[in-house]
Amino acid sequence: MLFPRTSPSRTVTPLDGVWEFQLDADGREAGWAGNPLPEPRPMPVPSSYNDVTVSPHVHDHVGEVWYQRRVQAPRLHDGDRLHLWFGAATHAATVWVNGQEVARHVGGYLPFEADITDHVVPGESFLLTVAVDNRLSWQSIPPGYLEVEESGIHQRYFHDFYNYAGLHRGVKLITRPAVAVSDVTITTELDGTVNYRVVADGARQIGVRILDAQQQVVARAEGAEGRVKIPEVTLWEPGRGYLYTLEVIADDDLYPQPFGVRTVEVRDSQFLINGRPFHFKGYGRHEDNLVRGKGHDDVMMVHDFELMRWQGANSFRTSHYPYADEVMDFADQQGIVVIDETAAVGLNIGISGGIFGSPNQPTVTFSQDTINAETQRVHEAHIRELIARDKNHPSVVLWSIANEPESHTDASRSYFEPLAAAAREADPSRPVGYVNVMISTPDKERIIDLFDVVMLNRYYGWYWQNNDLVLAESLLRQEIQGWISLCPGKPVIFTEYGPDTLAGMRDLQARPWSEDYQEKFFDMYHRVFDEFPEVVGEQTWNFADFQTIPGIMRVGGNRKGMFTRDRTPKAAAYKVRERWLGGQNG
Ligand code: GCB
Repeated sequence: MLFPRTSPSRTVTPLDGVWEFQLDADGREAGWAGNPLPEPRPMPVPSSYNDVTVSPHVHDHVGEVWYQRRVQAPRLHDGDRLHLWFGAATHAATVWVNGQEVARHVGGYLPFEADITDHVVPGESFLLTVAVDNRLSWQSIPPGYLEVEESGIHQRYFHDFYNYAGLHRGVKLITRPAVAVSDVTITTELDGTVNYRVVADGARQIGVRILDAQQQVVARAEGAEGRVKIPEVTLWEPGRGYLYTLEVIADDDLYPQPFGVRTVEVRDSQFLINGRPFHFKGYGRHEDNLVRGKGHDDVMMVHDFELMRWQGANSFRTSHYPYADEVMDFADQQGIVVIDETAAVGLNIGISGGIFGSPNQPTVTFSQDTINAETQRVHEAHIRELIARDKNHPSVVLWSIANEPESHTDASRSYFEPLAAAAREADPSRPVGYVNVMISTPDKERIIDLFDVVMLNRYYGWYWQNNDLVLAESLLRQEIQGWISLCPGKPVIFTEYGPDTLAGMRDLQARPWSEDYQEKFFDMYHRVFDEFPEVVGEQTWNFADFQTIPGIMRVGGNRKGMFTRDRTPKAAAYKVRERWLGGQNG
């Protein structure tokens, strides 16, 4: 889906601000969709609603919540259409305009739109109501299930971050011509060749022009599909986010699509960007902040990129779901490389039992009653939606179609074979991978041949060999050797490694949980990585501490951050900074 951008033929009005909000109490039956909410409280959009109020009921709510506001509809010119755009409603939404349903969407981390032209009177205001549902099921991505206890209904899930919910990203009101550009796909070559394909149903005439960063036209072409060359091209490169704009003109519509010229390739155990070996330095991150939860916030976005650059990071993974469009645009502009991950996290009941589980949890990952053919269908649709949204971002160099799924069984192979194929079909221009879990070692793993790279989350020295970095080092080395033998030619990227670390806890003995242990832990991993040219990436877990469900494994959330949750560097951040800025490994 195209991100809403202004142009001579398009307007975009943000509807962010303080909306009315209420927890569901049979609101559908009571007619809340078309009437003012009976007992609303204020709620900022975008934000997760969970931590904004002081109410435990809001924090722990399971089910639908209602958002509402009045919106001024603009006057429309020449048959323009009026649309609503939602950046993300987590995890499912129904939208009504003046009581009439205009959209339903499932999937908490991707945008959706509704054409509301026929439901409003131009120039008059209308009532906008949204019901957002935070429930996860076996057929949602990510999966979860509900458990009814004496104390109430509880949402159980198999991933290690809090199930924040709400209108997490911007809401926008858009006008555009009835005949409009609805899709554009751009791929590029190093000599400046740009291949483009445009969809604009009903358009009689389609053309494109390419503007450089100074807004000068550097190339033009006619037709819905074509190849055009930029003379003396400036490449998009890690650390230098040079962007062009492809202006697509379809009859009266103009859509400006930013893009960069760069190539990506996996060859001889190397990850090549613009034909040169790239070494990933950075982190797995979360969209997670104090009070806002997963609500998008430009202040925190810019600050986080500042911190990444300060530390010498050149990349991150969108662990464990697609991030806001604004973040992807900003990564393009900043020249930060992105591993773009789906929301398929927690497809592995084997590992999650002890950490996140309830006593009654099921034991089989793939089955008729748990993750099944319908989940696979939803997962495939999600992969396609993500690729459709992010395919033109030069920062995105690799798709990760799942984090730590079960991957050592026949069932996992049947599940993933069609999904890897779907990702390749949706985007033949980028490598595809999945992130492997520690219990699925090279001797057991069954799906790596479907993918281009080996991505590993490893916790030697934390969940295993805790406080024994000597043994951890030897096992880590052995395992890397195992992957290299199993997957000749495939580069290895460490997508997670790191110990929980309580900021401020110092220990002469450098024992677990201390800042000293975190330093020693990273030193050990980096020493081992440097022995293997096949290891082309080091993304620590996590960029910052983040919120999780409470439990005996977590102290106020997951503490594996390089920075605290309020973005103060831990001691290891300085050490790792020296390495990353020191030019070692890229
Ligand atoms: C993992 C998961 C990540 C967790 C992390 C941890 O392997 O991918 O979501 O937060 O481990 O800290 O346990």
